[in-house]
Amino acid sequence: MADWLHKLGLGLKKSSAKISDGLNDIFNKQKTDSQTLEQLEELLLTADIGIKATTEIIDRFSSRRLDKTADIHQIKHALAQDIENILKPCEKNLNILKHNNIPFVILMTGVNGAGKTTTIGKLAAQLKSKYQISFIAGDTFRAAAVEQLETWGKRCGIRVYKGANGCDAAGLCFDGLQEAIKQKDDIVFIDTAGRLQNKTDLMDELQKIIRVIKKIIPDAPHASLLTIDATTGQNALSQIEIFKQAADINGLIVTKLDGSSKGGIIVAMAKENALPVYYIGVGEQIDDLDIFNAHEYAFQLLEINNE
Ligand SMILES: Nc1nc2c(ncn2[C@@H]2O[C@H](COP(=O)(O)OP(=O)(O)OP(=O)(O)O)[C@@H](O)[C@H]2O)c(=O)[nH]1
Ligand SMILES: [Mg+2]
Repeated sequence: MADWLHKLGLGLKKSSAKISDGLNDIFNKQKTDSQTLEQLEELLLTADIGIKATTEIIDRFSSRRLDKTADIHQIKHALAQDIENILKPCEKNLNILKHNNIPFVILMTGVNGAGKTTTIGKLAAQLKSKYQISFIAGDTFRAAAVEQLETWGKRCGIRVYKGANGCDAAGLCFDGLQEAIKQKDDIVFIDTAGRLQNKTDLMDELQKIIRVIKKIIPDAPHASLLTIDATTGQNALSQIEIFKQAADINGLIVTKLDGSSKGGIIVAMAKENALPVYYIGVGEQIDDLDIFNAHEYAFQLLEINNE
């Protein structure tokens, strides 16, 4: 846990340094209250916190009426608290349930390169001691995609169901799920090809995959997870909207927080749609993924440690 907090702090460094330096600049100089609020608003917006969450934070901040002697630590603390409150509804556990020997089906979707395949590998590595897992290589566009999933499979000792190159992804999912039921798997991860949210044909294919999954397991996918690359910033909001319509996503995973100064995007996402953020990724290695905790995230984002 302490290790993860350290990793999270390091991962969020680009985002937190930007916010922290900005706050130091704003509050270490004597200004009128309205100038301060204006600059704070601008800082939050450039940190990708989004207009709705920024407005809420500014309203709360001004209603707190921190007295003129408040030091930067108290100010950061108050802001972290407000950010934590906004993030809190997104902090949920992914409850993995198995009914009547039917596997728990996790469908991974997202735009190209968001981190879907890597996240499946990292997550499976964490869950494999408790569950029997299989992967379905539903990214049938690229041979390299299947190989990538197989590498993770080998690394974690997990069976991979794959088809011929270029085969129909929905048909492959149909067969792969039947196999998973036969093998009595507890969890099946379905990897899918990256698709930009404005490509209607690819979004249609995703709907077809879901229809086919439901033919075998009517209440599946039990988790329909959108993987979001934090470096995309505000575009994440439109990705969520469109994948919600097409794939009925019910949870998010945010990756590449380490490569981005846009860590505030989770605050914007929380305010806009409050979908659960189950996991966050802060690096390429197998253990660079952990559950999302609103308090930890908010406080690390403001470079407040150990509280
Ligand atoms: N720095 C960093 N890199 C990550 C993280 N998650 C994934 N990556 C890297 O991002 C790149 C793309 O990851 P993939 O898992 O292949 O992404 P994908 O969504 O499956 O990509 P497509 O299948 O091509 O759509 C890889 O080089 C990963 O190692 C993360 O949290 N931090
Ligand atoms: Mg992939």
